[in-house]
Amino acid sequence: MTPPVTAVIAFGSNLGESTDTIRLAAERLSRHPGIASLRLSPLYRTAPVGYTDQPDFVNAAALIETTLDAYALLSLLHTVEQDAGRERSFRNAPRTLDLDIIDYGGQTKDDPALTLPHPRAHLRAFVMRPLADIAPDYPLPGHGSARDLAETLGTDGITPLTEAV
Ligand code: PH2
Ligand code: MG
Ligand code: MG
Repeated sequence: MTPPVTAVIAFGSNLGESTDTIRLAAERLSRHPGIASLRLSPLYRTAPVGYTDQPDFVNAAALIETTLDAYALLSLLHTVEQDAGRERSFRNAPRTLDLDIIDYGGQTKDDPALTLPHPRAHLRAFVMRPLADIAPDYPLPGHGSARDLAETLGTDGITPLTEAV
């Protein structure tokens, strides 16, 4: 347990009932005793980035207050991924659910098991656009505000799907 820390989680899914999977994962996280609050962004349909020969994704972001330390949070996210049927075949393969820690209280960390902030988040509109919707002033360490990053990255390949629940 640590004093409450503000963190950002990214949600991604491109297999199965992606919208339901993301909403259910957010509900489950919000009910966890180590997560005091969770605000889920609107959901977006997004074109795959990197390995492009795969279905479109649904993406979202959440702002949380947590008393879990960063590794306990990571381990919780892995459990929720597993329970959603996640299989790890190859890097960037289609997945039922991907949960990434984008930022944890502004900490920077180079551990291969957990790099903070997420090393590619500032390059990804599918992370920064939903984050900017719920926390435009959120500072991504070393990269500026979610609003400025989202504006720079633009909206190519990302379409709003729903309003926040
Ligand atoms: N996740 C990746 C790689 N590419 N593209 C989109 N649109 N959304 C993702 O969540 C995503 C991706 C690796 O985690
Ligand atoms: Mg990811
Ligand atoms: Mg991941």
